[in-house]
Amino acid sequence: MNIYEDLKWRGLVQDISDNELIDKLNNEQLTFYIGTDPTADSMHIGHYSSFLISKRLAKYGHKPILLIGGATGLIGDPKPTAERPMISKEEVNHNIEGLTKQAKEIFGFEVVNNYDWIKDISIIDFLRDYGKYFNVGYMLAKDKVKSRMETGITYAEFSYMILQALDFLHLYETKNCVLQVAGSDQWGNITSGIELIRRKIDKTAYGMVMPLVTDSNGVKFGKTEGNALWLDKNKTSSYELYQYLINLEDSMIIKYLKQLTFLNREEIEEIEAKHKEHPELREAQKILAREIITDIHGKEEYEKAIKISQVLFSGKFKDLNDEELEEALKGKKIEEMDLNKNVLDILIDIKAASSKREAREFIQNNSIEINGEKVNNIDQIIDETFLTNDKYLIIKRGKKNYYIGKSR
Ligand code: 485
Repeated sequence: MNIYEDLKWRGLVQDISDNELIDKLNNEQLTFYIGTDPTADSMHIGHYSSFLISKRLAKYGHKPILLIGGATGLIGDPKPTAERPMISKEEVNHNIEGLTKQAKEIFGFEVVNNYDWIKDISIIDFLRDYGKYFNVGYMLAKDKVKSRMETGITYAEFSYMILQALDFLHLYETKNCVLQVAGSDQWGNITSGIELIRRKIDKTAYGMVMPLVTDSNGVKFGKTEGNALWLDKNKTSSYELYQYLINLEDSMIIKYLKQLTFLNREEIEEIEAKHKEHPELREAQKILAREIITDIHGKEEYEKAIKISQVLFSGKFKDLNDEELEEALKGKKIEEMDLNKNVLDILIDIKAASSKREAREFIQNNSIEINGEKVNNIDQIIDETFLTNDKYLIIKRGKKNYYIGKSR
């Protein structure tokens, strides 16, 4: 299977600017780029799904450049719905730092910042050297601009496509970068660049966009109710990422394996066959979690995520070290309490039971566990020997309800 067939099979090609690109992808070594704006100090899993294309193309022998939009981030790529709030220059600088470090760590490719070449362009040069190549009719016809005609769009955001176009021209001229890749929402910006390169220096550049990775309801991959899933492990722990991935729906999981891992066709088809027979084992989800977490955070973090998941199942929190324990308890409610009290009072204090009668019932039904051991004596005094890592009292009620206390 050649490169292009592989990309197609994975469902990663939504549009290409010219069929000539197919031959070039299969037979030449191209320099290409993918860009992101510094709207936050970490990428999220949605970015990962797009940026992965750079790793994939690199594996095939093409040369990637990752662009961080230090200049474009100060303007804001128009969203179809509404104007973006302007972010301060300090915040943009802080975000650039985070993203550059992360891009180097996770992807290991050359990183450039468009602020470096855009900052010195004067307004007169901008209009003469680039503005002059853009017909307003052409700009108004772009999807993102069209969709904003009702709600309104400022001149700043309207000009964004020219900035992204001049980046492409700049990278074409300075680094022989002939291809830009991105998610499908970038089609208009990419074609603007191709057009500028053609009109200004009479050369052919190419674009390729992939579909946005979505679930069966069309919701973007990685969007959860509350938070985004960040690639910074201090913002989203490997364990949290693991939980998200192993809970993904069965009907989409094979598509995700194609789009988000480097497993080859035979491997994925084998997983698919097993998954069809025994979806309840969640083997496909587990493999996806292994591949993604190992790629982003490395093998150790992946193993840690598995360990924490097992402990949350077994209740044996003593198997975790302090750092792992903090990670396992992250986001859980922790009640303040006093030690050296009767277990019935403790159950009430940490809100595992609402009355003594209920607390007694739980114990008599054998449904209370501390550190993986049943508590079946209603007169038990809970002292510091029951604490996990000398810090938390972790009580498991039934199969998976945890109540956590910390002594005052
Ligand atoms: O020369 C460029 C300057 C800026 C950009 C690209 C090239 C960033 C681009 N305009 C953008 O907004 N990208 C999004 C972002 O930064 O979050 C997302 C895209 C997505 C995918 C991802 O970046 O919405 O499709 O390309 C990497």
